[in-house]
Amino acid sequence: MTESVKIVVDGRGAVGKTTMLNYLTEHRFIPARVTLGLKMFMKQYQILNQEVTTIIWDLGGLRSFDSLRDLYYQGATCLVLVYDITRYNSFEELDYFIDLAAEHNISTDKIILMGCKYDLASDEQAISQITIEEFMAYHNITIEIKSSARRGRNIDSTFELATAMGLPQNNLFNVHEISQLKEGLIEEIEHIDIGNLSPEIQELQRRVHQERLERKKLIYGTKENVITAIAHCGLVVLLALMRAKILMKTYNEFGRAPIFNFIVVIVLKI
Ligand SMILES: Nc1nc2c(ncn2[C@@H]2O[C@H](COP(=O)(O)OP(=O)(O)OP(=O)(O)O)[C@@H](O)[C@H]2O)c(=O)[nH]1
Ligand SMILES: [Mg+2]
Repeated sequence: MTESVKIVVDGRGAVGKTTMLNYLTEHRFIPARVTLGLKMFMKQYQILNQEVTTIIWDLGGLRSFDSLRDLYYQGATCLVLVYDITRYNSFEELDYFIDLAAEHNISTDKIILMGCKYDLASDEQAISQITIEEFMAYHNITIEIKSSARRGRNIDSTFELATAMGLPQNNLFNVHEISQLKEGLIEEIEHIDIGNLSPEIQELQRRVHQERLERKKLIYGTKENVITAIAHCGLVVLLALMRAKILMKTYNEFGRAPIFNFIVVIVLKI
């Protein structure tokens, strides 16, 4: 039997909620515009041989939608609470959503705190790790993740974890398995620590370089491309002949000097 869970994603405007969900479903960075209302995303997970359909709800963060949030939280099993790591005010406003979650029986152990746009961390991080940890301790939140839709980091695994957390705690799925998932996630987070960003870029450069080499091999290294080389030579000869014709014409009119120039040009080309 397929289980189904409802996850709500919430946080103030422009923190990156929809872009993150675009990445989750399309696997590429598609910057979103302001969400004017409600969007829904669906994802299928296989957790411990069990098919789970996850419905992810995404409501625009504008205050004008606050009157809809009561309905929005109904029946949700997990909240992904999003702030923008480059904007302190997006972090300050999280209390409001935590209160709403409590009103709808989403306990704090079903909340994942998510700092979006982590690719901008090295230049623009506006909230210190200590502040985040104090906030978590105060609210009794235990899971904190930083993600980047631009780099495609920590998005798939977060929603897999959220799905697992949303499942009823039966013998198919227990706390032990959830903690295993969390451990997997922590490795992924460490992978994108600021200190690790530059090796990542180096790796990217290495791959680009490799790809260029492959392409060069393709152009000059294969039999088929000998034809390209011959065509190239043909073109050079044709151009030389055209030039010769012009020079001969000039010779007839002005004397020997242009012919000498022509020979120099041909020698240089060879
Ligand atoms: N650098 C960077 N920019 C991002 C990332 N995610 C989103 N953005 C940018 O942030 C802008 C706002 O993102 P949205 O996904 O629309 O934010 P939202 O939280 O859905 O906003 P509302 O719909 O108004 O609630 C996007 O247009 C992107 O340009 C990211 O991971 N890295
Ligand atoms: Mg949106």
